[in-house]
Amino acid sequence: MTTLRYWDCQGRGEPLRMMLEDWEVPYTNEVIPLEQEAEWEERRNYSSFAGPFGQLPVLEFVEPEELRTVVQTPAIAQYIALKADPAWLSKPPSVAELTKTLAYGNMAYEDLMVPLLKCIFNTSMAVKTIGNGVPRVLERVEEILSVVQEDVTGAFAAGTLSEEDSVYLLGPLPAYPDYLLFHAISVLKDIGVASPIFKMFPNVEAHFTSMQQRPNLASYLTSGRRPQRITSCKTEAKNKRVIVDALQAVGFFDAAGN
Ligand SMILES: N[C@@H](CCC(=O)N[C@@H](CS)C(=O)NCC(=O)O)C(=O)O
Repeated sequence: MTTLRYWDCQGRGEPLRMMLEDWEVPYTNEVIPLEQEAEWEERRNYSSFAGPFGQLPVLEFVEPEELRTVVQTPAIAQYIALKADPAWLSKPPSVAELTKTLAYGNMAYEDLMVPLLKCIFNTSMAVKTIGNGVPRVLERVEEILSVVQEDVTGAFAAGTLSEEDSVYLLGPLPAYPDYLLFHAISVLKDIGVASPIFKMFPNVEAHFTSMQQRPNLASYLTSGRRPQRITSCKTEAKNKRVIVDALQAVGFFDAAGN
């Protein structure tokens, strides 16, 4: 059985959980309580538990002849995709496809998701990150999605695609970067700052909606099995309000509060 080991928060582990759920991989969701600080200091030294870097997430994937421990979020995401993404299983990715997917995955992880998680711990970064950095990245994502939209519409017109409206970062089906992007946007929504972003970037909103409506993902999102907290930050609820206030003060929202 595959095991994903991560903390009792969404954090870096959540997009990995979403991939496993959406791609119907049977897995054990091993959730480590956030309060186990003393135990963690001990357990992080065991590479079988916390990998060679003493951090989570860790994925244990049982191969027919061996057990693989995979660490580092983008590597885990790529590994899950190679083992379970239906598109990659039916047609293994070329070197070019693998490389492009890694580039998009790193963009969603390093340039969006991780800075957003850091803002929750350090609210002084919020205006710079959410007010400037994130929109700058999403401007490019918006363009990428509109090019894919044209391709998908063309393929639908040519009769090679059955669904006209599915537009993800790399084509008509979600690849692993889509789950990283979806989680980043979910974090913005959870903080309460997504509406100006959606107004600026309608393709990004449409991407968010398409992901949210994927049946397996929708049932996971409403299952009550997700950790409530985004991060391990003890003052997360208060910090989210501080972020909204800071962005309000710099005119991020319009007069109607959107
Ligand atoms: N570069 C790693 C970072 C992993 C990481 O920072 N994990 C944190 C939780 S989000 C952790 O386990 N921290 C505990 C520690 O370092 O003691 C990745 O992308 O997976």
